[in-house]
Order: sequence, then C-alpha cells, then structure tokens
Amino acid sequence: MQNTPKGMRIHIGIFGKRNVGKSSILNALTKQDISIVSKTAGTTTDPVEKSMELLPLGPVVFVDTAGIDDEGALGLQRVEKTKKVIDRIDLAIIACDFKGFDEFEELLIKEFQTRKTQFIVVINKIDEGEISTSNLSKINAYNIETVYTSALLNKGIDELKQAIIKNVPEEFFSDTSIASDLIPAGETAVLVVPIDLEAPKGRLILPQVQTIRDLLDNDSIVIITKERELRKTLENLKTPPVLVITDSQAFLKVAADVPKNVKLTSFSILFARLKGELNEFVKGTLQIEKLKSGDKILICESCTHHAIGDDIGRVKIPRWLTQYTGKKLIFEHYAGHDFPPNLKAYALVIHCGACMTNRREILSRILKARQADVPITNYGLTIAYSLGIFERALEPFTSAKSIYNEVES
Ligand SMILES: Nc1nc2c(ncn2[C@@H]2O[C@H](COP(=O)(O)OP(=O)(O)OP(=O)(O)O)[C@@H](O)[C@H]2O)c(=O)[nH]1
Ligand SMILES: [Mg+2]
Repeated sequence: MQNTPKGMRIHIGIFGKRNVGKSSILNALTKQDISIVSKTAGTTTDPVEKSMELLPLGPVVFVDTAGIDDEGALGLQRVEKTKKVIDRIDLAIIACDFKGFDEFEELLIKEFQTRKTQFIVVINKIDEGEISTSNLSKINAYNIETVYTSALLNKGIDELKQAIIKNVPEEFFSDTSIASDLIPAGETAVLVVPIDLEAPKGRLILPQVQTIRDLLDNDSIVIITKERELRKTLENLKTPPVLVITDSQAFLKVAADVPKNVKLTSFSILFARLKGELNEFVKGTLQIEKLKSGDKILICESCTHHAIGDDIGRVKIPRWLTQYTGKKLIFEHYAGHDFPPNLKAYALVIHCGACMTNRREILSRILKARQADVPITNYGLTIAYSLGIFERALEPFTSAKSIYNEVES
C-alpha cells in the first residue's frame, strides 16, 4: 500500500488556531511522532505531510498545518500556506480546544463550504475543561460531525477515526475494480454461477452482474457457466482462463474441476476486497483456529432477505464451521444496518459479501471490531477456510497471500 500513488490517497488536512493540539491529534491518529508538539504557539510552521495506512480505510496523506490565527508578517505568510493546503485535501478536520470557537473557525468553515470540502470538527483538550454551551451551539448550528478528544490521553481518537470514515467523499469508495485488475484486457475469466433454490427467478444476483460489467468494461472475455458444466467449459477452451470465479457455495466441486495451474477465487472474496479490507479479513479468518466450544459467533448480513432452505448465513456457514472446528459454537445473526453494540461478547464476526451495502459501512464495522479486539472476516473466506481451500482462493491476491504465508510459517 506504501506504493499507492499519492494522487490516489485520501488527503486529510488538520486546521485550527495555534496550540489547540493539531499536531498532537495527528500523532495520536497515526500513533507516531510525525509532527513536533510543544506548548509554544506557532510550533508547526510549514505544512507537514505524512503518507500512511489509516486502517481500515487504507492509504491516506495527513497534512498538519500552521495555526490559522498566526500573526505578524511571517505569521501571515504561514496562514497563506495553510490556506493553500485546503486546495488539495479531500477531508478537513477543524480542531479547536474547549476554550473557543470564534471567527477563525468560522472563516475555515466558510472556506470549506465555498470549495465544497467535507469537514468535521474536533474539540480537543477535553481533559482540561468543557466547552461552553454558547460555543457548542455555534458549532451545532452548522450541523456537522463533532468529536471530543484528548490527544494527550488518547481519548476519542477511535471516534475520530469513525468520523473520518463516515465523512470521506464517496468517490474514494466507488472507484475500485472488482476483478478487472486481475484479468488483463483480452484475457478470459470463467464465472461459475450455480442456479439453486436461493437464486432469484429469472435473473442473476448483483455481485455476479457487477463482476460481469466490470470485466466487460475492461475488455476482458467473460464466460459464464453453472458448476455442472464447468469441466466441459474448461475442456472446450483453447487457452486456459486467467481466473475462475465461483459462488462460494460451489467451492468444493469447482476446486476439484479447475486444474491446479488455473487461479481460482470466489465472488465473496472479491467483494471482501471491494467492500471491506481483504487483509484484515484474512487475519480474522485465521483466528478460526482459536475457536473453542461455547464461543459466540456473530453472523452479519447486510440485506434482510427472507431465509430459504439451506440459507448460507443461517445453515451452511454454521454447519461448515462446526464441521471444521469440531467445536460447539453458538451462532447469532444480525441483519440490515443493525450491528450489536457489544462486540466483545463474540469470538468472531463473519460478515456477508455486502453487495447491498457500501464500503463505508463495512469499514466502520471493521473499525468497531478492531476497537473491541474481535477478529472479523466474511462469508467467502470462512467457507474457503472451512472447506480447506483458503490458500488456493487467496492465490490471486499477493498481499493477502503473504499475510497467510507469514502466519502459517
Ligand atoms: N491537556 C492537554 N494538552 C494537550 C492536548 N493536546 C495537545 N496538548 C498540548 O497542547 C500543546 C500544543 O499542542 P500541539 O499539538 O503542538 O498544538 P498545535 O495545534 O499543533 O500547535 P501549533 O503547531 O503551534 O499551531 C502541547 O503542549 C500539547 O502537549 C490535550 O488533549 N490535552
Ligand atoms: Mg502543530
């Protein structure tokens, strides 16, 4: 991820008056001493940039700035530099302390509103005092996300991360490819689509349709078959496909029919990458090894579809996971936008492929799981792991595979 071009990274700027704790907040967010912190107002002079991974969001550039209330000839030059930073950021954090919210913050808000830059407010130094109701009502009048922190005591930093995920502009979530980066233009992908009881009448489901469209946009060749005709399909091809993508539920049969030299993965694993954070889910999956009898497993489904027959979340995953672990596990289900407040009660969270929700929501859930120190994974990875084809299903994804190799070695 360190190789992500800077232009692709979300740029997050921290602005506010001198000495409110901007640099301290940045250091707390990144858990590194990136910016110099001191009690002398005006410590940060030139903008300080740092590229980093802000998990689970991904690659970001943080820009720390000089106080917007700086004075004197030099001070005004610094203010000008700070204003220039606004041109290149995607999300702004306005930091103030409990003492005040005045014309300087209002000026920043005007700048952000003019440029249509998304922003949030952080009230820092809450360990020192409380913001006055009149100041708070001034902030509330803008109807913006407000987070209370103490950078000094590392309080509210997780909430700030959540607020960042919630407010990052939409284009950062919608611009990624599903599978087209894995299949060069002109090359072939074979998609395996079982038509079972759960398949909707007369159509394909959203992840399948989206994958087909993504590959067609990329000028890749897409061949679609049911699992029964897969072997014949592969035999008929003069050149083997670059990748076979299957519905996770047909993993075992498909793995047996796809030659070992052809890469294989599932729609659900592709969606773990698109909608979540594949590496985080891989780490979570590996925790299956540690499950004990009596452990509670949370199964989360984004849509509230009516469960039919051998429903994947309610029947198949519990069955496969129980068979694999040999343990008596307790499964609890949540659907839709519901997410339990107390994750600590669970030994593992297993999320659906999230085709009906957006990446923002899944990243926010991953962050909640991290904060509760509970591993999180998704349907496809859990199925692949329980069926013994995890390593093979990760083959197309270099960094996820290396995480697996590290843990296994
Ligand atoms: N009590 C308390 N002190 C804090 C907190 N955050 C920062 N400080 C202190 O406030 C002082 C200023 O912190 P900085 O992080 O340098 O503030 P800044 O906004 O970057 O300041 P400039 O770069 O000068 O504009 C330092 O002495 C910090 O230790 C906090 O949450 N609580
Ligand atoms: Mg500073």
